[in-house]
Amino acid sequence: MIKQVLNFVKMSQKSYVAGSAYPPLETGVLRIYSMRFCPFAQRTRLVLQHKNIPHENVNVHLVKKPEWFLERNPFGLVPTLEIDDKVIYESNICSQYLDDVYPGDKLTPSDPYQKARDQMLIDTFGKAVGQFYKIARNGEDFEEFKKSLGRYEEELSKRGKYFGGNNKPCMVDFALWPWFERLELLEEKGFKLTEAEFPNLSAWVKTMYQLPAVKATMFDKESHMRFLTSYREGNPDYDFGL
Ligand SMILES: N[C@@H](CCC(=O)N[C@@H](CS)C(=O)NCC(=O)O)C(=O)O
Repeated sequence: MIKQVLNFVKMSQKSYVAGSAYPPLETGVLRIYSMRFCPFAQRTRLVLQHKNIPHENVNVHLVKKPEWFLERNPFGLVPTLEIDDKVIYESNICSQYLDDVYPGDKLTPSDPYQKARDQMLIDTFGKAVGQFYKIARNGEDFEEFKKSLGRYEEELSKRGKYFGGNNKPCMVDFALWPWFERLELLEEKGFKLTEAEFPNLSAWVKTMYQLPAVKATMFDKESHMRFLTSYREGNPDYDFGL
């Protein structure tokens, strides 16, 4: 345990690039390959933080990807998890693996129907994510996006403070959160989540900001904007602020 914590401290946050040497992974140590501004990786990092799972973080440059990263995940996407001879990728699958394997707060209901309902909310959020990026690019489709968010607004009104109920967050909260943290970026395109239209989601956003896992993984609006601008200019600054 102490060894793992020391390892975590020792790892640099700077992204590894093509041509770099593979950072050796010790037996039994869980590693996440990530990119600091990636919302998909943040999903899994939120679960790691919330469940207090010892791990080390290796950031990779997503334009100049290290060869050893592509050997582990041929799709070259973050998040990717590695432990011993196991490699897992796709954010929702990584998060579910962590919830299944590690002790601590269970984020997935044991009742099959409730579990299916939660998975439906997570999977179909992909549509809202697509609409989010469309607005970020050209500022259209507010109505479609609002319609998508409306489903979550209504669901929260039945569930309570969190999607996990009144007492604690669940996997749905963590799978959706990264795009709500970035919602302010759409204000430059004229989109704003208002309390009048989305009272439950607005309250949920405030509640989520109080969670230690969110505090540990979040960036402020300005940092997100700086990264987005560098991305739009074709030269993403993965190491911004380091
Ligand atoms: N469906 C994947 C999407 C992950 C994803 O698109 N990650 C981006 C960074 S935000 C990435 O790795 N991009 C590298 C690339 O597209 O080559 C997941 O849920 O994990």
